[in-house]
Amino acid sequence: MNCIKHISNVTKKLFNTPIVNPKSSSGLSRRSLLKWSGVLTFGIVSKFVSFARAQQPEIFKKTIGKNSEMIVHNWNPGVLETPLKLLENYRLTPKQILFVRNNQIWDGALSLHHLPLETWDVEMNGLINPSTIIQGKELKQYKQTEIEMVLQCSGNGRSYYANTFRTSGTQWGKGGMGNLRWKGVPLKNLVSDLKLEINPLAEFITAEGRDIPPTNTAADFEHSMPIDDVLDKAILAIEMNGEPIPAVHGGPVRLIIPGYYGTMNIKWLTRLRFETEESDNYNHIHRYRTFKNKVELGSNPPRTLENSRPTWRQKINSTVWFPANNQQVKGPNLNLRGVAWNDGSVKLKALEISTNQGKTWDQVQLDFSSGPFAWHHWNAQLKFLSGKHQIWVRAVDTTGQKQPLDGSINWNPSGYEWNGVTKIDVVVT
Ligand SMILES: Nc1nc2c(c(=O)[nH]1)N[C@H]1C(S)=C(S)[C@@H](COP(=O)(O)O)O[C@H]1N2
Ligand SMILES: [Mo]
Repeated sequence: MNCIKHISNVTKKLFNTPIVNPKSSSGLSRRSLLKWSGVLTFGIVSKFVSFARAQQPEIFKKTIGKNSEMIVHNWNPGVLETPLKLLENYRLTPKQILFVRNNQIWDGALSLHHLPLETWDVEMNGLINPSTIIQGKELKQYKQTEIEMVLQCSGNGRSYYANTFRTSGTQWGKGGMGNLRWKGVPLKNLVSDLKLEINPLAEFITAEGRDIPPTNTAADFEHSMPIDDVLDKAILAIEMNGEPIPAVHGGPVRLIIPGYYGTMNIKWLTRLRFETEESDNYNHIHRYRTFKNKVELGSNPPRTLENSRPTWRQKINSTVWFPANNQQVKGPNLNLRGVAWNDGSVKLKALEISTNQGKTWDQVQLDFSSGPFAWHHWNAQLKFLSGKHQIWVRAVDTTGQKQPLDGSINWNPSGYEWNGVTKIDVVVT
């Protein structure tokens, strides 16, 4: 195969998120919010659930304001994936196409409207003295920090495990992710400005949101993270892409922890608990966890705190925007493009492309201009003979870590953290 490579600069054809008129917002009034935050009876919830179920998909899509091309995995509580062809056009993923992953339903959780910050409280308790309630509006008075970062579900790419053994859960392609700019107050600044004392025995921070479990016996959604990392990286975010955080994406206050998988970025943040132990909540101990060691394909061993770990830090990964798999494309020159990212703890070295099943790899530069936690664009001009080709793509970091040739070596029963080499079949005409 004759394949002449010329590596060009990263595409500059990237746009910022379009400005959206917040006037279209008819978010919850203060009164209705009070009602919701009060005693929320099961009756109200189930009424709302049946309301949601009764809607035709098209109407529901409009209700939550998402692009009608979104891939709907589940309307209730709302699991929507972004087609890759929509993701590629933007540096910052617009709210209309950002993936959605709700684990439980809540009235405020279903639209792009803004919920009022003025009536929002976030409590900090446990091994912190004194226990404190921060009002949403106070957050605005602190110095703000901005972080551009990849928000990615730990199930993103799960469907690829099915090539060896299908795993349970939403069969995500690679569109369970986006790149966003968040603005808010670093947690450590709040703690020091308010002169709060953290007991040195505190090892974890557990974050809770206002959404409610689907039944009154189901566990609420919450996650614990190592306290040092949370204090080092997390912000109490009040803006996404330059506007208040849309309700469906966790506004008015969301815990944002760059480098961590999406699930740890708790939406509708209401409480941070400073504790010695990780939460034993079902969603933290049985879900969003993977095994420390290899597990036998198809098995489902019991998870213990010792043999498993939460899906915290994102693995090295990349995606190809163009060409799409099984596409017929016009050659001989192809402008391959996509993005690569990791947890931001070490620098990525390059994006590597192989057109001979991994015998040799060519390195492509990454654009790091958006900071360590964002996705880094890459772009390569390759020349192909007409015919069938398979293109392999992986990211490599400066310590030599690479995406595995076969992502299934990390097979786990819930199919988390897929980061296998992307393999694209194309026919060049
Ligand atoms: N309170 C709360 N926070 C949550 C969730 C949730 O169900 N409830 N889902 C988590 C998961 S699994 C993911 S992947 C991200 C999805 O964020 P998005 O819906 O804004 O894209 O939110 C996380 N934070
Ligand atoms: Mo997720």
